[in-house]
Amino acid sequence: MSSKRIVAIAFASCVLGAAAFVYGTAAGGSVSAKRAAKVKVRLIEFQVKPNVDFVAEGKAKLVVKNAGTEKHELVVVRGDDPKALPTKADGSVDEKKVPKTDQLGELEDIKPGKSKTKTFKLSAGSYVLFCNTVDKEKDGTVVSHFARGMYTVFEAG
Ligand SMILES: [Cu+2]
Repeated sequence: MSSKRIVAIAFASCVLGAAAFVYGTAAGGSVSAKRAAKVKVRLIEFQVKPNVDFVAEGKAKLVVKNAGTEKHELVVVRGDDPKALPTKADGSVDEKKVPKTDQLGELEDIKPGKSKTKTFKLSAGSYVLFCNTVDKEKDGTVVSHFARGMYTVFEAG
């Protein structure tokens, strides 16, 4: 076997290993992992309303329903004070200024009446759940959902 071929095989098995790892993670982790806690979150103008405000640390499956009349989203960041988050001039959270390690993820573009689901891995601590949608009305008015109070604090522990 040529050394070139050995390298090719090693590379291929490496890619397969990585793919299996990614698949395992996307599918909900290892077999030994605990079942994710389910949290229902309702979004309305302009509130984020989870059915519980505390879960055990570990996986939490957020089922987010837009029960309002406008498009919303749900962003999860580590933190205990929504007002301490960095904001832009329009009043929305400047997500780029939130440290990467504090960014847990988000569910974007949830249309009225629709739901989206995502599982987050929450270590013990506080999290801010918020909508960072900014509407630009025809008359030029800018409405930041976050600035209107569309956030809540959620705990894991
Ligand atoms: Cu919103």
